[in-house]
Amino acid sequence: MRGTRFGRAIKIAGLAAVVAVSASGCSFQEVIRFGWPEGVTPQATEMRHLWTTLVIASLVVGVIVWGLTVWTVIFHRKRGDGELPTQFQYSLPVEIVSVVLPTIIVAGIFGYTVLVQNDVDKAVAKPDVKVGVNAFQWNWEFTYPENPTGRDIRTLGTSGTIPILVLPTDRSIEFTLDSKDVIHSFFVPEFLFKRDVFPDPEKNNQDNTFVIDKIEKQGAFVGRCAELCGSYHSAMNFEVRALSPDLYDRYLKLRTQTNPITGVPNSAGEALAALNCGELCAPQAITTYPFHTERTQRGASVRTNS
Ligand SMILES: [Cu+2]
Repeated sequence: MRGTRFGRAIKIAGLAAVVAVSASGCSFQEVIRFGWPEGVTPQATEMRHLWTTLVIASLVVGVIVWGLTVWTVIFHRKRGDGELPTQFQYSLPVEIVSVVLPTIIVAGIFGYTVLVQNDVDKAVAKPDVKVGVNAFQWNWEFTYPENPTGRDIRTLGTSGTIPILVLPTDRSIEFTLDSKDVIHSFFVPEFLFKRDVFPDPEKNNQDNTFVIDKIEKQGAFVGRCAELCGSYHSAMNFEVRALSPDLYDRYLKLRTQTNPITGVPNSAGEALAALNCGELCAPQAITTYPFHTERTQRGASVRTNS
């Protein structure tokens, strides 16, 4: 009777889990990402695998612990006969299992984490592309040091323009971070990676460079400041625009060419528009939009008029 009840509870829990997953319309891949975005770099995939492994390992341990807890509560309640259930203190096998098993699990988690972290943090002697990331309250400037055109190319975000960091797919990219004022954080969710951007990284003893092996697909990916850095922190967005290597090389060249209308070298938006490759080359950010700087002013003038 009791066994049947327990079996039924297990079946209902299993059924509820299946319904929860299938009713949400999630694919198997989405389910095992456990809420993480789909990464676009090999390192992102590695980190996602680590995350999936850790969550599944935690769930296995959790289900065993919850199952034992429920089993104990239901089947070993205090009964009227006053008899104690079987006692297990000083049981060497139980104690060995409860010490050795968690130690093995923690060592495994630690080892796997170190392997992934080392790969994510590894330096590359000769990256294909170098990018400078300069953060300031409350925007970003991106530079392309040692680029093949030999010219100074930089993209500066303003209150009205989201800066677009154009990058190539299928090439290794080294990012060097620097801040002009306070601590910011460079975060691209699709890279599954963020790193604090310190002023004076050397003095602060910070490793301010990181490398991604490659971006695996073309597209627009939002980037954000992930460190509360002042009043307009939430407006400190940018966009990574990943283009094929061929388009990227043309983009860099276009950035050095003088725009016949403005008389100065093409801006990021103008160079993207000149590439003429549809939405991928949209001259403005498509994943985020600039902060509406006028709204405070408008609010103030309404207050003045009333
Ligand atoms: Cu910031």
